[in-house]
Amino acid sequence: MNRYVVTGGAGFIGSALVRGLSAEGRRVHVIDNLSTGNLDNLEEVADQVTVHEYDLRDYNRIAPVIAGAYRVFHLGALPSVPKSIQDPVPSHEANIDGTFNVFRAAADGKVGRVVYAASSSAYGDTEVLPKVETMAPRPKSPYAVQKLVGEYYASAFATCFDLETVSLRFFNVFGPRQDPTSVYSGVLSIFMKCLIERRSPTIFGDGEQSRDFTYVEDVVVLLIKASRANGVSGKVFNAGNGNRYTLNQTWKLLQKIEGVEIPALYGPPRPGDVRDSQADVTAAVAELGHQPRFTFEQGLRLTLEWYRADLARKQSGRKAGASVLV
Ligand code: UD2
Repeated sequence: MNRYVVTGGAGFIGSALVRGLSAEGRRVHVIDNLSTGNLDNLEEVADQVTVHEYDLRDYNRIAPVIAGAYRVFHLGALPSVPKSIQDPVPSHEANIDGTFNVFRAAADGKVGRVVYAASSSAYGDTEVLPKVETMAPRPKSPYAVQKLVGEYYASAFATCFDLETVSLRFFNVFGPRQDPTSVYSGVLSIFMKCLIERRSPTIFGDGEQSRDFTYVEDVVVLLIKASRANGVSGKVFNAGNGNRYTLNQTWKLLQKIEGVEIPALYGPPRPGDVRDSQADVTAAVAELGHQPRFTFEQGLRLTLEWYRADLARKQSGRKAGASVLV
């Protein structure tokens, strides 16, 4: 009963969590179909991790891994708002069917608690900032709907099947190992790659949209706290930093950090995009002990350093910490 399972554990956030748990001496079982995850992300902790290369849609395979676990962190998903619009079926299946399977397997297998990675996209456009958990959700994209359905399942499983669950709404997480190579990659990973390669990024819209960018290590600490806090089952918490920066401010800050001037290009706004995003973290602070440690600029500097080192490793032919900047 002391087993930890991380779905999506070979991904950017999942692998950071696996490293966090491994640092505590835990043995971790990862379920990941490697569709967006990468085993290189787990290289440093390979001897403490068992990887099950299974798809979350395959209940019969994932159920025995989940059964009897002490804690399950459900981070496996097909992310990206635009991807869910371009090609909604795979993200529906992974994010709704896959999530249902995880909760079902956890309830059947008497798991101690499931911590679910929900998304700030559930809020959609709200008239008031920061966004607080008591606001009515207004999902704008299939991805936002899918992630919200996962929260509803988390609460329903807590109520109806006596399964402890906690949902954390992630707010634009960034940091080392975020893969910048896809058009669906998170904007900061794309900005980092552009900066290092001295190229202009393309900003969709006027660049005045804002995000509560949250450094991955703060999210890892909060995930672990959410897995242990008392009296929080069935609840939803914002897992953000509490600040917000526009894309224009962010690109400017990166140029300042790097000491370069590279004007951004601008393209049409992206369908399904939320305009502004900022977390009210009062509940997470009070009930989970959330305490973000990294300012936005600190996070950007650490991430940039990592991408640069990764590129240098690649160029010198040594094995990289992750397959980025190809
Ligand atoms: C959403 C969620 C986030 C997480 C994520 C997973 C919101 C507010 N946030 O992130 O919590 O669940 O989905 O995928 O819904 N952009 C550019 N140029 C680029 C790439 C992106 O301008 O090359 C813009 C994009 O149009 C958007 C912003 O950058 O306005 C952030 O985009 P993103 O894909 O990094 O994340 P977002 O906000 O869709």
